[in-house]
Amino acid sequence: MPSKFRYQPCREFNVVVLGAGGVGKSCLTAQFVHNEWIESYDPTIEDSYRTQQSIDGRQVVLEILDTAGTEQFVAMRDLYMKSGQGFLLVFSITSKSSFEELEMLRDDIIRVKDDEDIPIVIVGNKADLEDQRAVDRAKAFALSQRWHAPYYEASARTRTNVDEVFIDLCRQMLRRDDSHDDSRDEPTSNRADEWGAKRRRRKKRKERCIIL
Ligand SMILES: Nc1nc2c(ncn2[C@@H]2O[C@H](COP(=O)(O)OP(=O)(O)OP(=O)(O)O)[C@@H](O)[C@H]2O)c(=O)[nH]1
Ligand SMILES: [Mg+2]
Repeated sequence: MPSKFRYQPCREFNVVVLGAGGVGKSCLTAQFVHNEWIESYDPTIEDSYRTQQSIDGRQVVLEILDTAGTEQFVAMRDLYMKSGQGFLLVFSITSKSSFEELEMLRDDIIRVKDDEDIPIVIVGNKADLEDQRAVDRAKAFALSQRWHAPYYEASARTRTNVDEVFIDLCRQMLRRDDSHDDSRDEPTSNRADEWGAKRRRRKKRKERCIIL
């Protein structure tokens, strides 16, 4: 049966929020899940949140893992990268080193998942601190093009683009899930080889840069 006529159950996805210490991962998550702003800085060990969202008329349950940015807790990384289906890679526009850390995080995701085509959104947080900007928008956009992953500038403080980054990630995870369902529906003899399918999916994605 074509997928559009099929009953669509509520999907559940594991989202992992990654990035250097202090870039605002917990604040972005708290704004998205609870609509609250946290002024103080309390480094995270690991927190998880469960939230139900309606995305384009479809019910989605997100299990969001807010991870630790500081080095002493990174041993758990491989474990949660394995179970993650979508990743927010967060840096602060006021910190060059936090931007540079993203490369290593993505390499780790690809290594652990053994897949280059994982739903990712790049988030340049603290966009309200424009006067302290240390990462050129053009540099972040170049990374977004190279990875074929959307880039958003966001602010947990002003709640700018907070919903948007999570919703974009949800859409990517839903698309990926749907395309896997479709390929499962095809008879085995017609099924394209997995690498070909991955290449086509990658081609279909567009680079996007969403700023304030
Ligand atoms: N101006 C501004 N400050 C922010 C923003 N997001 C977070 N902060 C502040 O930055 C500090 C760190 O924020 P957290 O969300 O705790 O950072 P984190 O990435 O979770 O840090 P770790 O848990 O140590 O990895 C806090 O004092 C926040 O109030 C933002 O968008 N703008
Ligand atoms: Mg935190």
